[in-house]
Amino acid sequence: MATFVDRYPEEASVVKATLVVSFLSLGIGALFGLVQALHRTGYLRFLDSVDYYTILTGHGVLLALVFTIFFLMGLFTWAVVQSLERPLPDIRLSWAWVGLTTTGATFAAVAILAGLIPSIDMSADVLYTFYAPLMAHPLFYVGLAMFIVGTWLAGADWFLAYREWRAENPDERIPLQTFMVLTTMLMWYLATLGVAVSTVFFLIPWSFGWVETVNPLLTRTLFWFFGHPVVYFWLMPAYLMWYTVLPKLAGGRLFSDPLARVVFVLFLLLSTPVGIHHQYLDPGIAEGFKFIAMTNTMFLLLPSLLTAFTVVASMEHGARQRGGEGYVSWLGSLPWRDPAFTGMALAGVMFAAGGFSGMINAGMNINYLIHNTLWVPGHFHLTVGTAVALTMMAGSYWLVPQLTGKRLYSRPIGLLQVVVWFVGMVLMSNAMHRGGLAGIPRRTAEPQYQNFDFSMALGTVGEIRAGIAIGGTLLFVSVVLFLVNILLSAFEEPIENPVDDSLPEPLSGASGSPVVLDNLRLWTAIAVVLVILAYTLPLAGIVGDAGLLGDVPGVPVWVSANAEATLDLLTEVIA
Ligand code: HEM
Ligand SMILES: [Cu+2]
Repeated sequence: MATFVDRYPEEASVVKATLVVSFLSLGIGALFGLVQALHRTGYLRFLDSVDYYTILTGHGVLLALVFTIFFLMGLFTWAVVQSLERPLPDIRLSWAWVGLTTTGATFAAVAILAGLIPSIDMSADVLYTFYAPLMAHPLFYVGLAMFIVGTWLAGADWFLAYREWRAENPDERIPLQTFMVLTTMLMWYLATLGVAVSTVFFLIPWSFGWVETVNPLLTRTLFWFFGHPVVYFWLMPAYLMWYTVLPKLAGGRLFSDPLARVVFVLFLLLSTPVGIHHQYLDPGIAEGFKFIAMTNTMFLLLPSLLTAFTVVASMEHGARQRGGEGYVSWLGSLPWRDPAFTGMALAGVMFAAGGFSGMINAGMNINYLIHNTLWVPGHFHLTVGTAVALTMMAGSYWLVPQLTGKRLYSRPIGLLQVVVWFVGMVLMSNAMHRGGLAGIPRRTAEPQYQNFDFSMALGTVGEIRAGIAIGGTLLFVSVVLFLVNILLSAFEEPIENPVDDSLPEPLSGASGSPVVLDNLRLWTAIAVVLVILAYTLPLAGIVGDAGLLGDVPGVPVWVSANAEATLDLLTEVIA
């Protein structure tokens, strides 16, 4: 049977376009990561420390927002088309969202990078969390807004494809991959409302000078309204591959389709009403609301534990199909020479570790220990930085050949690449976690704190620095290996079947699961109610305290559009 590109050539071009943007961002973002890792630790410093924040913003935006989400858009397009077994309804719509998201991302990137060139009066050193009081050039926010609207159109494209399919298949269960895409997008529509309101109503008018002030706590809260669910937006493409591709690569079949559906529904319901768990230390939000956010967060562990069970069970099934035996020794029968399999499996292992450090973050009291320390980047380099990023890279070894009709340039290099990533991340993330416990802050170019004694339980600060620098260098090497391998694959000769792209039926199929699971309207309605319950009172309190635009005196204080005036005021206060 012909591969994806032969069956759906136009859709394959759309997916390839999103992956090109994704991988380009990965390359630039990884270079910035290397620069940071060496600068912070004092091994190599060629930047002014002031420019560190430009690089850090570029790193966060290009990797956490552009690399991941462009990959998602490509993967979801592939998943919808191949699971519904039909082309997209109107390819012009698809190119429209590719164009809009790419232009938006380019605007944001230009605004950030312009900060490195003194002669250009433009900068966006606002970090990837971009809430007030940090202010960027309007181009940054406008780009962001275009990017978000572009993702909405992409979602519309996939929903339209589903609607056409549904018209022809009124009684069938939604194919699993499409189900995953649709539930994820419903979550995304809900979540992006927060960031869209913040950007369009507050940050854009403020950066143009149309309004004098904004309420910084309001923009923070609206950011985190989006900022927690965005982690599931990163994670769901990885889950899609772990559930539907990894079992096949392992030589088996998905253990349970209904369980997979339950997990995605739980994420739709629970992702958004928890964002306040990023604000445990924000004054201006009552402790009770923080406590509710914590409780909801703990519920979110459930779908992740279900996933761990289902994915491991599927892999074990695969291993036993390949002749594996025993309680543990079946692990040896898995196809460890396949870079796509090994990368995804290692990503899953790292995700388990990230889950543990995430529970520390989520606990309201213990969060105070690690809040804003290096522990936090230590945590999310395991989750988005490895569970997601490594799954995406490894998955590409299997996906890209379907889009080009060409085989991967080198499987051994691929294998080396995923292992180097794993080793590099063990070093860097472990050092970051330990540094955080010692109180070393994140987001700073100058973490020396000369007169402060970091008392260590394990190892020395020097060892921690070495771990970050060596780990970061290995990670950068891994990205280079990945990009070179993908690039060289483009020069291979086209062949009939570059990979085995068939996906076997699950062991326990959709037909056995309750029909209500496919009732997307019901789940969306419950999700909306939960969000209203979680956010109405905190938002009312924040607006009541300081006004929509922060122009009511009180806590928090207003921030002036005129940065200089604010600075003068601050220097006066401090002096
Ligand atoms: C070459 C691989 C990478 C290296 C060497 C690296 C290094 C670093 C370092 C040292 C920091 C901490 C900077 C600080 O707080 O002062 C950081 C922050 C960060 N990294 Fe990475 N990283 C890499 C890959 C990734 C990936 C793949 C992602 C996500 C997909 C990612 C997302 C982030 C984010 C979101 C931040 C926080 C930015 C902020 O605080 O505003 N990184 N990275
Ligand atoms: Cu969160």
